[in-house]
Amino acid sequence: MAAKDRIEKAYEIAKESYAELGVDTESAMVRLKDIAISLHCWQGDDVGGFEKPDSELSGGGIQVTGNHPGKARTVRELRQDLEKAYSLIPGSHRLNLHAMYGEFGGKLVDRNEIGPEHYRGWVDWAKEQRVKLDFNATCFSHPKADSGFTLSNRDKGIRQFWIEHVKLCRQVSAFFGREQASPCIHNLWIPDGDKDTPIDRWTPRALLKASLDEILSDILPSSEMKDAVESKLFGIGSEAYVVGSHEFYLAYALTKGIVPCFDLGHFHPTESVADKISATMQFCDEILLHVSRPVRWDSDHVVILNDDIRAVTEEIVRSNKLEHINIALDFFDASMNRVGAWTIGTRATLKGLLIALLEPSDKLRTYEAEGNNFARLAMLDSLKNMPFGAVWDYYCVQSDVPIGASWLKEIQEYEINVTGKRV
Ligand code: RNT
Ligand code: ZN
Repeated sequence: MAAKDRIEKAYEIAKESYAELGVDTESAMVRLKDIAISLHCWQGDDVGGFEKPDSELSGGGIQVTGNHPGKARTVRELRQDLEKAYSLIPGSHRLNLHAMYGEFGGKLVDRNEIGPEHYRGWVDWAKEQRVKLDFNATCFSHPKADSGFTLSNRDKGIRQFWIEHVKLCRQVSAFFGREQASPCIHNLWIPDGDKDTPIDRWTPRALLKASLDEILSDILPSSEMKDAVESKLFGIGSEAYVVGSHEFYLAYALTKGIVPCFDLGHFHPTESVADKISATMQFCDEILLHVSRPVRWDSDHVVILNDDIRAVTEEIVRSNKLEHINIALDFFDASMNRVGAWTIGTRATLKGLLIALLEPSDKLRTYEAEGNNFARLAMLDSLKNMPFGAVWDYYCVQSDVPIGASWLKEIQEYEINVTGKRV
């Protein structure tokens, strides 16, 4: 039987099995189609950026390991790789750009000199691809970040430099928002912290708060851009103290009405980001997630369909706040084909969302409300046998992207014909 026929047949059976539980597979797929995941440009070149030829990540404590050949060396190559990845992922998705990925025409444009003109090419490309853009200030990989402190630096000049950079990044974000007639999320993560135990935890946090206040004093329309702030627990070189901790940014975001960002790798290993969704969204309208896979630490491994992703995607759906939860990816692995890495991670996140959308939520909620813990547990465990793979394959066929593992071949060919030739 041809693969397509087999998939259609399997889907028809799966559809019936789900219908028996009161789940409509068609509407689950319709809802999934509406979810746009923001792919992170930095998986394509190991967080290098295009500020100077051969620029390498330095500072900030983000570590990329691996030396698989073929990383994107130019904006053109990065776009080509992204186009390949999008072609293997069902649905329409976004692109999350970092400021250091501008087009600077071979000139050294410092971070406090950037403007919309450096991102015009991305806007044109995004329109062509029907992709919407998000943005990030780049407060690392720069001599003025070498001390480990940026917006919370005790030196006023350095602080001012980074304030200017973030202000300009917000302007670029608003420019994106206008061009795409839909808001761009501007996420701010800074590396600030101390390797060893500080005696003054107060001053850097007071300085960061003042810097953020100054940055946000430029009022920009929320129809054009929204601000998000990303906390962290520790980093390489900031093991003992991180200025922008979870409590700091959560309190700040709630006070200012901006968006808190939770990165799956930025918490204690047994702390659950899934649980934070319903806790924080009682107090804020919107959150941003950085979907990542920490292995023993914030290692930014490629996202796969593991228990953590299952738990987060379940909570995204169960919270009934799907439209208010911005889903972005944040991993970088240089040990394998980078287009493949994007594809694995995005498909895994979408699979998690599909499984969550296929949950018989009315039944489960009723059991729980009745205090029938046995039925809740039995149902949840039985659901693990359900044929969600058949629905996923059908969704991929409908979306005109490769099914099952057949996209592996496409990556292998792309490696031979494109990335493998980059020497
Ligand atoms: C770092 C943060 C941040 C970065 C990107 C490149 O720990 O997770 O989101 O990964 O800005
Ligand atoms: Zn992150």
